[in-house]
Amino acid sequence: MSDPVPTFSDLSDVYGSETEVAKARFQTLEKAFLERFGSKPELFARSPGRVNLIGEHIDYEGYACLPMALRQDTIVAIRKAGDQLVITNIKSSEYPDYTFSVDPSQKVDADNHAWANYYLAAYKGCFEYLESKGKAPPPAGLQVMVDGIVPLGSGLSSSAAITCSSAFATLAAHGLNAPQGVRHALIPPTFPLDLPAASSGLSSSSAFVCVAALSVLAALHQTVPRLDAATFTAKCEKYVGTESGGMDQAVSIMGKPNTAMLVEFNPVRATDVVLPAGATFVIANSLTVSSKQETGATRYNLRTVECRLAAIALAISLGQPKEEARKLQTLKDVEPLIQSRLSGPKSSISHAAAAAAEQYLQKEPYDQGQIEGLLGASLSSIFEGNKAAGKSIAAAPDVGGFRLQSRALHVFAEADRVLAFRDVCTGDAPGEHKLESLGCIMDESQASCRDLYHCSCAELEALIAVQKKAGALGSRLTGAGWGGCTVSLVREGAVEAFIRAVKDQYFKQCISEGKVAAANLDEVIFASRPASGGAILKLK
Ligand code: NG1
Ligand code: MG
Repeated sequence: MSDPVPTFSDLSDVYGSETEVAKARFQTLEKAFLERFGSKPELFARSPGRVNLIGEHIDYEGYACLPMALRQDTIVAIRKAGDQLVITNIKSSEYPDYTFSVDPSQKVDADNHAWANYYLAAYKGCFEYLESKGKAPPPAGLQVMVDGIVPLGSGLSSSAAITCSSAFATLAAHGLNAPQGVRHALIPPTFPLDLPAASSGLSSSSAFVCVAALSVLAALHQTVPRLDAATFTAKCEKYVGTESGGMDQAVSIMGKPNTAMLVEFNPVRATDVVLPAGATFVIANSLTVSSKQETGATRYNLRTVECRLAAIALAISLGQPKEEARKLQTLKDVEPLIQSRLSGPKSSISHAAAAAAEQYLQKEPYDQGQIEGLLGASLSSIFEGNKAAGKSIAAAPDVGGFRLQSRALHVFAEADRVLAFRDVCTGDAPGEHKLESLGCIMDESQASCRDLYHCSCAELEALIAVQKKAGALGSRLTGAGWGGCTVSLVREGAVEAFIRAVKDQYFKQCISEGKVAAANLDEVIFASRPASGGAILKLK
């Protein structure tokens, strides 16, 4: 099977020059696991957070984005034991233990947020995937300990890091993607496949039974392709109540050192995008936490509802019968309709789409009654069965209603910016020119996130203003926004001075307000490099 979730036996295969630091972390985790469960873990899995360089809030609309995996990751230590799922965290005082049954069909209680819900969501996702492939093993009891260092609620996708590492750990504990050595020990490479003829007295039946048994074992030791894992883990976050797109899981799983990735959807796929020499992306945390569990109804999930409504309303305005239009899911789904009305080249689709959004969608927010009139059906019927959307629909009046036009305008233009960014990276303009162009595209994205998508906040704006003054060529929020991190493009030679200036002009104040300890400043502002994607680790 091509490109499976990789299994390594050596930390340096994953961590490169950071191996020594990683080693200490794995040893500490192993020791804590031994103390908690009385045995060492059988194996580990890890998956990283990510920074999105461009393409915000468009993955769930079917448009490509351009992130890279980070060094910061979540590690899961695991062992098959007992008949329950015992989920623990190395930071046990902050994150209490949870015990679940091994039944993969159990529901995740999204109404009561618990950190271990992410493990359970990944566990369910694994079994759903394996069942769909006809290779689900009997669920086993598991002892699990999680160690995550991606800051939470900060736009660096700590959630993908825990979901993907939990999924890999679950798969590996059940024998999937097992290390080569284990596979070979169980399935003799020379096992006779030429069976004696039936009733030949040469025991064809027992040979058959052996083959059948071995094929069951082989099934348990099959590999899962990374693209499959990226696809099923993207669905897992819906179990915890976030209507997320698939960018984070895709890059957490498929990330590579030294390259950013263009992540496309339906089906998910990733292409390397080598960043221009001299470009450094500095991540800085505004130190405002934005939790989707707490604010999803009026923020993240509401945006996904607004975009879908904008898609349906646009399609109807462009002449599609209402009943057909109501089946549309994303703004990208409207493209063929727009294209069919276009006489010019395909590249003008997004302009035509934006023009249609300006022409057919009202600038002012809609209320529920107006939209239902326009779409010819109740919102509850359009989003039937989607509990998260239901909550957002109920909460929309609290934030002034549904803004369809500005959401659509952001999505279409941001989708273009991703391709423009990619084209600059892969083009042959002189390096300095490339850096300036990328910076401009990032600034445009930020303005759109702030003014059209309304997902910035005062702290992000203040931090970005400081960073622009300190020499960033471009600076923008990354991830969902409403707090969390920024990413700034800085010339390599200017990084040190840039970080010093931002520490002085933004973080000094944060220290005096008690938001961060002076000793931890290097965790809240740092230069990032594209790092490895997720892996299973069976250490020697
Ligand atoms: P963060 O804020 O890092 O969780 C979220 C979504 C992405 C994407 C971005 C906005 C999840 C898991 N991730 O990222 O899919 O939509 O917001 O571009 O919800
Ligand atoms: Mg997240």
